[in-house]
Amino acid sequence: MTEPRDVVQRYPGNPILTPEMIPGANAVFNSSVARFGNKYVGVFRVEKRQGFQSLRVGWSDDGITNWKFDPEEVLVPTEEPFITAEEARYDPRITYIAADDRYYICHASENRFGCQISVAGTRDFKKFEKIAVAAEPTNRNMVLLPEKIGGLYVRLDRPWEGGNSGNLWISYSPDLVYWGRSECIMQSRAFAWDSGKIGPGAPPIRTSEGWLIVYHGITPRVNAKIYKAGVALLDLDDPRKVIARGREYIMAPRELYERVGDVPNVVFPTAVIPYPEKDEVRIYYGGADTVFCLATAKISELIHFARHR
Ligand code: BMA
Repeated sequence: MTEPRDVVQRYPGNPILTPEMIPGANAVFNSSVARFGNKYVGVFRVEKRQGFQSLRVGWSDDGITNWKFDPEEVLVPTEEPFITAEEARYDPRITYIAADDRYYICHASENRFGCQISVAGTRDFKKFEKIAVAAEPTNRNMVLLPEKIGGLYVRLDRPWEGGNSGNLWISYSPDLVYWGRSECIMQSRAFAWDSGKIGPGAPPIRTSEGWLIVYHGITPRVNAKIYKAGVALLDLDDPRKVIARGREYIMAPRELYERVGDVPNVVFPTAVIPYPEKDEVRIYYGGADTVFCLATAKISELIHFARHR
């Protein structure tokens, strides 16, 4: 028996960003990339050498090489009363919603109470509007679907339930501020690779067979948590329904840049960009909480994997 071929291919030039490329950076990881006109934009988690987190905007023609960073940090923490005590921001996820002609950035907002999640909007990645802190602690991962369903924005997130548990939830909102109809749609699986916390991952993308979501899951070990990536399909009209979920992971730490870093053994997917004409996606992910990486996969093979492996 030969091993089944990997469904995900790592970019041979990985990592695409390292802290050495950004003056004053200790790490650049868990960041998000989106298409912007005929180029690419990214919102990057740059951990500074002082230890503070920052979000930085970068631009690249091909989304892989020659990233040019804007000089200023964006979405810096504020004490605005409706934004409760934001003190650190990280793990940004970008969703473009065509109907609004606007990009939204969801990110972790850590503060003295724990971690909350914030939503901001932008059209140009120069001016940002802080829209809401959308959950009380502790909730670190939130992604928006790229389309409204039944007139409502849809989010997936991962409220933390203490200990090793944390599942994937869905909620709906008319305005990105007020959220409701919250429901758990996917749970971690005892004894499996994703038996610890699971969370979104990259914002879902539309495919002919459902919303494809690349999510992260934790394998708890005696001395560590190992962060891996899996794939699932949600019903297009009713994303509360999980149509398929791969039993195996699609990516686990393997390369040195995923195995070795500030936090070893982490692959942390944060963006998926579809190229339907090529039946391909790019998967962007953080490696070992230190570097930023890229992989590709066939959309049809991810769907098949979610259903059969
Ligand atoms: C999670 C988040 C991620 C990080 C991961 C591994 O809880 O903080 O930003 O990549 O832990 O350290």
